[in-house]
Amino acid sequence: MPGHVDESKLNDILEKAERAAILTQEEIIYLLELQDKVQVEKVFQTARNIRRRFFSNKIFMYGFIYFSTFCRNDCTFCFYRKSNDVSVRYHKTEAEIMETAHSLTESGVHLLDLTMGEDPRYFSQGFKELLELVTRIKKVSNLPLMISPGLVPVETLDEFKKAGINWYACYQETHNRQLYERLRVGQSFDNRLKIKLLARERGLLVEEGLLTGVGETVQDLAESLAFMKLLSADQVRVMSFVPQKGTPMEGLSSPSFLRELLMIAVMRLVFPDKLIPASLDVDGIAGLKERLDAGANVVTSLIPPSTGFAGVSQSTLDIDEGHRTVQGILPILESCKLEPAHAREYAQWVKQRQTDISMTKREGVGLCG
Ligand code: SAM
Ligand code: MD0
Ligand code: SF4
Repeated sequence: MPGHVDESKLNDILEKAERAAILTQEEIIYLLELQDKVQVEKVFQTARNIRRRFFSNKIFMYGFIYFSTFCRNDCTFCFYRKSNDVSVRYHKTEAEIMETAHSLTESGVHLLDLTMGEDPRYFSQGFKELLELVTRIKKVSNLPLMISPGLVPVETLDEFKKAGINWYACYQETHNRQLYERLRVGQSFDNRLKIKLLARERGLLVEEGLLTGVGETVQDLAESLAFMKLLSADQVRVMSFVPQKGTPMEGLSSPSFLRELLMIAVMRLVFPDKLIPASLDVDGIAGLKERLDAGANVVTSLIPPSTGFAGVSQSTLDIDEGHRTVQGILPILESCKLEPAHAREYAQWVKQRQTDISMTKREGVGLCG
């Protein structure tokens, strides 16, 4: 029958996901290629059911502190690549960083994400300045900390851990090597992957991330899930590529929103108990409801207004309007019948996860049996 859609196949896959059976690559690709609105909604509904089972109606919220926009790298997708003369460069002063850490903490976020370009200023002095900064931040905020510094030397991971950092975020963007080489020009695929394995072995929680709309296929996306599993990543993200002025990828069009949403939902089916962000850094507040409805359980990239701190892929969108704040997102959480977790619940999740790492060595390999 023309226009007929095969309901039984979809139902079987979703039923498998509900009982935590492992999905095959073929099944994952089938889900990622869905177009029919009713079928897509069924996937989102399943993702929400699974999220509720593991996290109830609680959402975690991350404050974002992009304290240096200088970078030695030339990623083709990034506004802050070193050869982009259009991008705004700053190093925030210690006073500015402390004030932002304090105001984010007061606003009710659950974690502070300290992010930088691969700024030679920090790399050249063995991260001493950064580690001192972390020590001071811990005096004004008792929240868990994430660091997103790019590829650091292995010894630095131990120093991060010693300084009390909980998370190391470092995104591969894709696990297709050829595509990676076009995106992260001149950066080793293997070293970037390995540092995450080493970080987790050293007791740091790890976030892995992907971009959509950069030339990847659905097979690549399915393959990335296997890598995320291999890394035992504790938080997994996908963000749609946002074309940036002054970069080689400026002329590309933005990818379909559906692709990111389906990937969020599939990640929830495959990694039911992991943290999955809905980033405000792609569409600002506008795309938040859809991302949460697809199964995300963390809102990231909350930035206090009027401080001059930037986002990455949306450097200014919704920041000074105050929409990228806890207050700004509450009505949206409510419209999704969700609510912010208590800071204690998030801290407990992190603590439990870190205890699990120290008890078990890496989980088994092989996602798609
Ligand atoms: N410089 C460090 C690094 O690259 O690991 C940390 C911060 S980096 C700015 C954080 C992430 O932002 C990138 O890994 C990428 O996933 C995302 N990003 C950068 N440019 C983007 C763009 N144009 N569209 C969507 N996401 C982007
Ligand atoms: C975000 N703009 O959460 C931030 C950034 C880096 N750890 C995170 C991409 O969307
Ligand atoms: Fe630098 Fe990170 Fe941007 Fe790449 S993604 S150019 S490493 S800031």
